Amino acid sequence: MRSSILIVALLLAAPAAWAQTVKVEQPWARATAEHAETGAAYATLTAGTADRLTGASTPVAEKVEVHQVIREKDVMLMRPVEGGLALEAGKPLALAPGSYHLMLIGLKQQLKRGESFPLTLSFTNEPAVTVSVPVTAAGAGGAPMDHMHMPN
Ligand SMILES: [Cu+2]
Repeated sequence: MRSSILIVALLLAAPAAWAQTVKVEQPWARATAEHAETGAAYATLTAGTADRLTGASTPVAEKVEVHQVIREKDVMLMRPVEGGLALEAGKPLALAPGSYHLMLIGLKQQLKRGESFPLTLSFTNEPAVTVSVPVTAAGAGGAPMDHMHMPN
């Protein structure tokens, strides 16, 4: 009797022990102009246990940086998030225009509305997650934002 209770307990614990992944929901990216060098992608991230988004990659860009938008005087600037973006356990974090976003740098192709591309997100503790990111109209979900980067 005792051992069967133990087995049930182990089965219940197992998924959390080794199948834990960060949930990546509602990914989307802005459509870009024909020769744009940068783009931005967004999603809502929910980690089961505290974690950090450390980076991302996609075949459509040379590299991807995790950015935050900061306001300096009346200018909106973007800069990379140092050390990864902290995710609290069970608390959804929305990457959104005007806030945290994934900057696609060195676009290899135009991001066209209606198409989608794969994006792989990396975390400190949990396995990487690849999602398909649909491209929506430029400016969808917020005012268009100039891609100004801090020199560094
Ligand atoms: Cu950016």
